[in-house]
Amino acid sequence: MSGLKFAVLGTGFWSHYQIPAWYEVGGVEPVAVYNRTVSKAEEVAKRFNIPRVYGDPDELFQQEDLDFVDIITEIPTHAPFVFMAAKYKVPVICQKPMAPDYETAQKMVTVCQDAGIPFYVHENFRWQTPLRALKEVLEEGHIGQPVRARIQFVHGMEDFVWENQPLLKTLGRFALMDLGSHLLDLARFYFGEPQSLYCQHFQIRDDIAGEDAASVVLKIGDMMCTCDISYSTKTEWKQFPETFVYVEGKKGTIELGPNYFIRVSTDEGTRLRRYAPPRYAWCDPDYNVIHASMIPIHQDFLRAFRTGEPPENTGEDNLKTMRLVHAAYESAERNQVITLDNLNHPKNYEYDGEINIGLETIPR
Ligand code: 89Y
Repeated sequence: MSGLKFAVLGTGFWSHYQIPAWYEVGGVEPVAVYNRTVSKAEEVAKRFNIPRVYGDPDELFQQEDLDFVDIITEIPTHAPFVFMAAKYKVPVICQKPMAPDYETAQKMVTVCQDAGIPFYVHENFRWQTPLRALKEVLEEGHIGQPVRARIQFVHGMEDFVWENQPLLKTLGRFALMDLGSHLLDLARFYFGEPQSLYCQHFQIRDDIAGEDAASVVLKIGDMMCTCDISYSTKTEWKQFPETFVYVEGKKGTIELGPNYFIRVSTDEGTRLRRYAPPRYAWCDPDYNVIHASMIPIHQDFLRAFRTGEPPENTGEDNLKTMRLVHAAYESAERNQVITLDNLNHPKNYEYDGEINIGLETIPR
């Protein structure tokens, strides 16, 4: 196999899926892997056939001739490793959320710009099959301009999640960082840049360090969007919980509900379609919808590396999401609405022309 040569920094839970996703996409070659605990790096190298192992990231950058580096570590090491990639002028992909504070995230973007290297963020929720399909359905214009929306992620926080990502329990800033970063990114993806937000968050469980429930209300142009997150919901789901979305437009509603069904309702009737993610043998079935989204995001990164045309998830773009995450904490702390300095860029879903919506009427 040959292609763009890359190194992986970090061999925790996500690397076990992100590396096979690269193999699935093809056109790339993992040549080195780093982990602080070298034995873990050796295990991953063996499992995924990666020739060289390092316990010192600096040495890795000095020795390897890389087309890019994929940082799959936890939050505290994102910034130092991105700065290191910039020092060695190696294009970099970094796991979300970028940084524990907004200033560091800003610095990551500027340092990469100054070094002249591409900096991309592995924000994969907007690449999930049903969430991507919802964007397309919005663009079809059936429901007209959105006026109210809700993006919801509930999470039973089953033991397997703690076991896979033990650091989550220790984060003083938890739900908004870990999942708020995804949902606020989805809000921007669907509806554009917000002008203000208000947030409340709570800690329900007492065996963790940070908040495990949060709601953020965003004002985006003439609409409002709520992002709701809970890590303490008791659910009946056997699979990893999905993201649900409800959008009310001037002419109808769109709902993405359980089991990947999207329902579009207007005066003309209701259409119900299922948008299930593909299944890959290397995915953990509990996380299938998330793991499968790594294919399209990696394809987009690869296209960007090859053509020089930026992908969707650039550091600059993700900084706007990080601004919302940190503004949400600020809002909850001050119990105040935060006005954002973003310009008003609501997305326009109004169509002047006739749309043949061809909805199928579902009997009540
Ligand atoms: O870390 C989180 C993420 O990004 O998606 C789900 C998760 O693994 C646990 O909440």
